[in-house]
Amino acid sequence: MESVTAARKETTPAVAEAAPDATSGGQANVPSPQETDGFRLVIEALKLNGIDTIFGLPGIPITDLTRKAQAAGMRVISFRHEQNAGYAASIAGFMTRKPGICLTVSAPGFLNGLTALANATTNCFPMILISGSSEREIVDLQQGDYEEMDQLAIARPLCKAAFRVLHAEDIGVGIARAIRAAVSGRPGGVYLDLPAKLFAQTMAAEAGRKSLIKVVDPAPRQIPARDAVQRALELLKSAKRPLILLGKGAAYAQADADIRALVEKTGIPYLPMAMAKGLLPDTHEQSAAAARSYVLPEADVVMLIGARLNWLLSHGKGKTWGGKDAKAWGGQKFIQIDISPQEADSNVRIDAPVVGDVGSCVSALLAGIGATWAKPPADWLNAIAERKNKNVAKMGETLAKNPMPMNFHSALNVVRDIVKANPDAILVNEGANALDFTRSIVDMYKPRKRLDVGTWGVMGIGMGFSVAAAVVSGQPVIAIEGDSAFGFSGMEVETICRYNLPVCVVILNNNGVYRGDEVNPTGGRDPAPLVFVKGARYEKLMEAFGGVGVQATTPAELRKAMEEALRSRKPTLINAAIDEGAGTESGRITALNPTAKKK
Ligand code: FYN
Ligand code: ADP
Repeated sequence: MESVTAARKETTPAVAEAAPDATSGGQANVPSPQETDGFRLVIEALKLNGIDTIFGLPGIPITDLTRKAQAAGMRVISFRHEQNAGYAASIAGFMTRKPGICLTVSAPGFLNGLTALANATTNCFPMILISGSSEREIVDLQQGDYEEMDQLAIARPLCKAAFRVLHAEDIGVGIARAIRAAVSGRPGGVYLDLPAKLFAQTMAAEAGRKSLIKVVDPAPRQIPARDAVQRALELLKSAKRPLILLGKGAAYAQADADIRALVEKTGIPYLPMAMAKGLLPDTHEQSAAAARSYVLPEADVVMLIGARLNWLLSHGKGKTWGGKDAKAWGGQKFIQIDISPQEADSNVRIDAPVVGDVGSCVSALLAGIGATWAKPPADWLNAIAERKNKNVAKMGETLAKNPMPMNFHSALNVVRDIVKANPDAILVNEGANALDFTRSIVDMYKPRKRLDVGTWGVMGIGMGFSVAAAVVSGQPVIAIEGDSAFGFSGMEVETICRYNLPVCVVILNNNGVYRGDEVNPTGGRDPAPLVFVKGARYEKLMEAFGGVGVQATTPAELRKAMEEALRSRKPTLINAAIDEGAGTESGRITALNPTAKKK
């Protein structure tokens, strides 16, 4: 059978193949003024669609693309490992609702970026992984090319859509399709395969310009059906103990004012999922976050807004929800607002699915609520307030303690104050205990300010998210990192210094994974699998690249260093020494360990 490539060449006389070395040195094969090439068309197609930043790592065959993109006025942020560039792109997508672009080399670079692409898809973050790839003819015949790999086939099951562009005149379509796939409907990751030869192909400049597509309405509003809204309102009205659950889909939607109005007009208590913290300030009187284990089993009608009933919500059933055993339904009725029509009933019955974008759904609900909506019964609100006050008081007592060495609470008490004083700062957070304690101790005051491990509980997002958050927002970033979690992306402190980003990394260092006091039971020379070098001086890593490194052993030292970092906006790494006996295995999700499950 005739190859697709050959067939297309015959029909596209305007496109010429350039010399194979054209991608390597940056000087060869410069198109004449009447011509354009693959490099230019990729850059122009991105710019035409308002994409102004690329997160990536240069190398064959995309080195010149990074140079030329920068020369064309794009921001090109080069990382030390593609996975971190990928995480950066994905969170930029979450923050901006435009697809974040990650650019990598072929095979190994592509694979390094792929974890982030899969994570973006799982988290519903719009992102496009663009990877250069090797010679198609050789790859497909498995003849052993440089970095040979069928990248398109490998990416496809791990993302929302995957495309390859073989001809310069198709670049416009390829990028338009990638953008639409990433941001329309449920957002997610898209893979775009650009073979080395494509970049050097030339074509007439005018035809090239005309081939580009400015995507019109890339994420169209999805208006919910009127009867679905009515059904939801009736169910909500019938509730004696209603609860609203806000997820990161609600944060993504940027419908902040309407969401707040819906919560406040109905008077319904709400629970924010981790990345929805701050959508309304955590100090809001209707927040039931401090009474989580009370409200979930007690609520009779739960309205999910951009949140899935996955493991983070115990699949909507079992003991967390008041069920008799691990799989039993707790009796709640659910309303689910989601852009994906397939989400409802994925774990338990959804009595009132409302399919549409959060902004349109919430405004339709608001319109239906009117001025006469009755607030929830007082006994429900009072019972929540009682639990909440008790938990907040208990937390206050714990935070007031000042143990030596520090523990998670005494260190995070400082972070809590600093975030309160700097509500525009973005908080990046990963680890196990470092994640769980930060989530419940550190209040957030504004939407999309808390970026964390998300749906997979993935470790390694820390520095990539921090770089992107600083680049995209211009705001200071505070990264609260477990010492183990930091290790996955620690080398990117060089990137933070190179771009002089206002990132303050705080490592809660307890000498190991979960904690640092385990010993090898055999008495042998190797350390226990979960412990690290004791008293490691992580702050020296930041100093190595010209940033500020501080070792903090007391809350006062930590406070001073954080205040200075926020004031100076200098790249800073604070190594906060925590009691190595502080921390539980797997933090709040110990029950997921097989041994705990067996018990
Ligand atoms: C919450 N709480 C508070 C407050 N906020 N008390 C006082 N003041 C404030 N402000 C209470 C809350 O009521 C809970 O107590 C407790 O603190 C914990 O709250 P949280 O964190 O909201 O709830 P919980 O049970 O931990 O939530 C479950 C979860 C969460 C699965 C959603 O654990 C989670 O997001 N985990 C992600 C874990 C992860 O990804 N780890 C990375 C892999 S680590 P009670 O009501 O008394 O229960 C690999 O090992
Ligand atoms: P969380 O982890 O905070 O509970 P999830 O990632 O589980 O949040 O859920 C987010 C949900 O939000 C997904 O089901 C996704 O389809 C949905 N979603 C994402 N963006 C939108 C949007 N703009 N409108 C409606 N739903 C959205």
